[in-house]
Amino acid sequence: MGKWSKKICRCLCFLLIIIMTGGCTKPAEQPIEPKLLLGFSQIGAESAWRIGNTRDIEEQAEKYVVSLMLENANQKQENQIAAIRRFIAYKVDVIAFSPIVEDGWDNVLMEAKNAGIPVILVDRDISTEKEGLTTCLIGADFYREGVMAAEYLIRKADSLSMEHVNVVEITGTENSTPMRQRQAGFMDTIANDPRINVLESIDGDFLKSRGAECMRQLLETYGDEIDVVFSHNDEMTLGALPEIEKAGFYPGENMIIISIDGGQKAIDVLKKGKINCVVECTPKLGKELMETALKLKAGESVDAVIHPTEQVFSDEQDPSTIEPRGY
Ligand code: GZL
Repeated sequence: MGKWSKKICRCLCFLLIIIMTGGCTKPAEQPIEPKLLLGFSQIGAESAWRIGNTRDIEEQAEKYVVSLMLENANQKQENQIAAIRRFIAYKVDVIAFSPIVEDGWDNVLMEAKNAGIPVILVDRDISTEKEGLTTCLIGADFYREGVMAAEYLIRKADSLSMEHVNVVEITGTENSTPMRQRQAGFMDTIANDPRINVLESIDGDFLKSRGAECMRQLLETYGDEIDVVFSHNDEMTLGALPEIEKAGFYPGENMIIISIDGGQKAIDVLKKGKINCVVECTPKLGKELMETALKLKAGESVDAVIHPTEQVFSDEQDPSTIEPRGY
């Protein structure tokens, strides 16, 4: 092989290597330094809402380059308290958590305060006499959700010319913020309507299985006296519906069904006419959480309360217009 042909051959081999390696060898990509370390104690995975909330927080942490230590408490307050203590020991920049119930947080939050770690409440609130244990609450206006549920019922009763409206209530986890405030908003709104009477309220703990148990018990006790089921979340509603049908009733027709959360499963059932009203409670709080945590890390002031805007889905509108829910 002549000199020139050897040169051409070497060039062609070099060119082939370049093509196969995608061009000149790049320096190994440097990992991006996280902007902050956030410890988050999540309640559990009791509902589509909770699972959607966790997913959104994880996605937003990645988007905002936040290093997230997320611990699932499996519905136990003691697990949340232990997780917060681990976050303190780990010296995270910010702690966030969704308190399963409102009481019993003073000691551990005082430990976080003494460690100089700011705490953000996500989704739910705490009740305390102490000042300055938390910096911000990012979550729904649950009282307003209860009001919107009751306002729908009043409109529905008017449209059906109902003279008497007997309600059974399946509540969320006792002493949780959504349970306390959804109930208060609902009861305060119906208080001035003499037609509406609440036969009984039972704690369904936001769980599908408990929703079914509660509905069975209420049907055994009240049967066809029940005109309305007001359920504090979609999981319990979806558990209750088969029990209502087994008892020979037609949910959405001869029994008005009002639910809260607005997950895709409940919206699909609303579109079939078996749920009359779903009040939205968005689980997508991750963006506000990351922005608030980054502000705290930077020493900036933050709003004390951040409420997302929420709407009502019901048989008063064309349900086919409802966009996919994403949770
Ligand atoms: C509401 C949230 C509630 C949901 C339930 O923000 O705390 O907890 O309504 C979930 O689905 O279990």
